[in-house]
Amino acid sequence: EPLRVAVVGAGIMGADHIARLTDRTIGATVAAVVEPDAARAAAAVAHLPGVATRTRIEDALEHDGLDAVVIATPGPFHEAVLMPALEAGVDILCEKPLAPSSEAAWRILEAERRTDRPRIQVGFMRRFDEEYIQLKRLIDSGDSGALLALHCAHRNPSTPPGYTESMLITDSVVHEMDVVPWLVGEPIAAVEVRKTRRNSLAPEGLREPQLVLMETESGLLADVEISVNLQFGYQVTTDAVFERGVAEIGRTGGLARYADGAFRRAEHQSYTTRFARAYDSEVQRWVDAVRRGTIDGPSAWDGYLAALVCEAGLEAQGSGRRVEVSYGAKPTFYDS
Ligand code: ISE
Repeated sequence: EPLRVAVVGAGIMGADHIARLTDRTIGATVAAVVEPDAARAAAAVAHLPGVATRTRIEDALEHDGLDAVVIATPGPFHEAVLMPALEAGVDILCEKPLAPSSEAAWRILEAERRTDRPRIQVGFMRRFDEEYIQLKRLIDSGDSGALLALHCAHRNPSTPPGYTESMLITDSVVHEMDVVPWLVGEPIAAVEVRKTRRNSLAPEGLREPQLVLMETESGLLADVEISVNLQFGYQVTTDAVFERGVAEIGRTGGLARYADGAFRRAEHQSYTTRFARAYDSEVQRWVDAVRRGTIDGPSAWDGYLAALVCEAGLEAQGSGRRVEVSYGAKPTFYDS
């Protein structure tokens, strides 16, 4: 029997996950779409006969015989879906960020710990991207010597309505705040944010690009250029500096074209294509893991750590100063 999954939120990411679960994922089926916007809900299930649409997660949990839930609403709405889903004992793939504050993330951890085992996987999809995986292997192998520094660039073509300066940290750089500790193998100890010249093409009131400097526990520095209105495309790159050389990922681009006296290479326009394979792998591995009674990827604990780093990042963004991050001990519930 395929896993019966409800997708909560039918925006860009929710719609993408509905298509993925329907067309490409083995062992799962979309049983319900939870979406308060009626037009969006109808569009999401237009080609999916028999899939229920609900306005509240509670109704789907009660009526649709769910095994699992994929949460793809904006971050501030995650907790309201996570709580009843945990209560109902279903498995959960929750898009990033887990929650908008470490307090909210902690409440989620407490609720999860009242269940039998980790039930939440957080959608930090970069950990499933083939090039990130290769870079992590290179770092772990020591083949290029010790890792000395990381330069990251995180570029979006434009921002959706409602995108605010704090979202540079909580929505965008949160990806690096998860993937840098994963690559380096140690937590972020401090964050600093500097603001360079403003892009006049950004919506009014949005001061960007910004440069985020993260420092890991043993003193490795990772800088992130976050630019979200660069007009040209969706580009996420990392250059890793080792004792014996440099490695770079994310510059794969697409079709190379020589024409009209110029060289052009197509660039992605959205995370849905740039990380398409990563999302496919993330969701397939999650489905396989859920069927074995476990998770296979970043846990709610990782989501909580990222929330703590985000908080330091927001403080650093406001003050212009270096802000340290401190962590409590990891509950044994999250070991293994
Ligand atoms: C968006 O929510 C994402 O997760 C994208 O990966 C990121 O590049 C973008 O900046 C975010 O707004």
